[in-house]
Amino acid sequence: MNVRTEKPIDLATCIDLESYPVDRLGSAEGKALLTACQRQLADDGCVVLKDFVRPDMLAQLEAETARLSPQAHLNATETNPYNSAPDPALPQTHPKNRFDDRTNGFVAGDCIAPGTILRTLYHHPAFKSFIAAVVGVEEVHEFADPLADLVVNVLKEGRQHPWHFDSNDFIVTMQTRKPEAGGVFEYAPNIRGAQGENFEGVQAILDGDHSALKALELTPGDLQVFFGRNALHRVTPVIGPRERHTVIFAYAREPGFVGRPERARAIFGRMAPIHEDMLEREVVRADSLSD
Ligand SMILES: O=C(O)CCC(=O)C(=O)O
Ligand SMILES: [Fe+2]
Repeated sequence: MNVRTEKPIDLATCIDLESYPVDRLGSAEGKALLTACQRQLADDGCVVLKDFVRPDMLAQLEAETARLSPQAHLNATETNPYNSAPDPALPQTHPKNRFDDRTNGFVAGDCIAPGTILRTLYHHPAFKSFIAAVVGVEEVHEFADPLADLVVNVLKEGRQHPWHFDSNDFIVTMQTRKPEAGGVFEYAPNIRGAQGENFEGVQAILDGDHSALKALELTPGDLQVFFGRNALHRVTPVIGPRERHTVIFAYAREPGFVGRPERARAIFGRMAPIHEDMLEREVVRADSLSD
């Protein structure tokens, strides 16, 4: 069931524009905000804007993902930090051979209706310009993938999102429901990058050395921008029956991004028509090659 609201929400109703003047980036306050965000991102690959959503909107925000969470596709699977196959040529202790349970669920974007706070923010030109400025690009583009554009990550009791690197350069997330305990976002800033994979550093973390880690104390309505490609990160198991919900606003540097059909199937348990078209085109291409 889609979530619908009476009337569309404007930015000023939703965001604390006094603290976060995302609609006035050229003003002195706007520039100061951008500088602070960019500095924090450069320092450790992560910036959190506490209480980004106005307090009087929090109940509605939480209700949006609470209503959506039953539609989450639960994909219990085992993954290594690189979301890749194991490498039998490497020792069992090597990070590429270290698999752990990924037991979260994802609600796909086509379940999230227009008019919700979530969709309003995702499509809002000022919000997108703000994100682009924070991550240091001219423009960010919405995904052309109706499943992966806007996603709710649902973690039930005992479920976790194990150590991994993201395939996207950056993600924008917002917590909408906090569990009673656990469900902590932990990350190792810049553990890999231009200097290489740093398998030793990654292995030390997997072996329990937490000295390089930072943990985020997130609360509903906080906005997080995160460079997850170079930072090993995880969400620890949720403790207690209250689910943990976060929303992922997915943008790309280039327009027209659509995820692979097999990835849609693995993550959401289904494909959208655009993925079916992609598969069909591949079959046609393969057929013409074999002629
Ligand atoms: O739910 C979160 O806080 C982040 C999840 C995450 O790391 C991911 O979806 O790649
Ligand atoms: Fe991630």
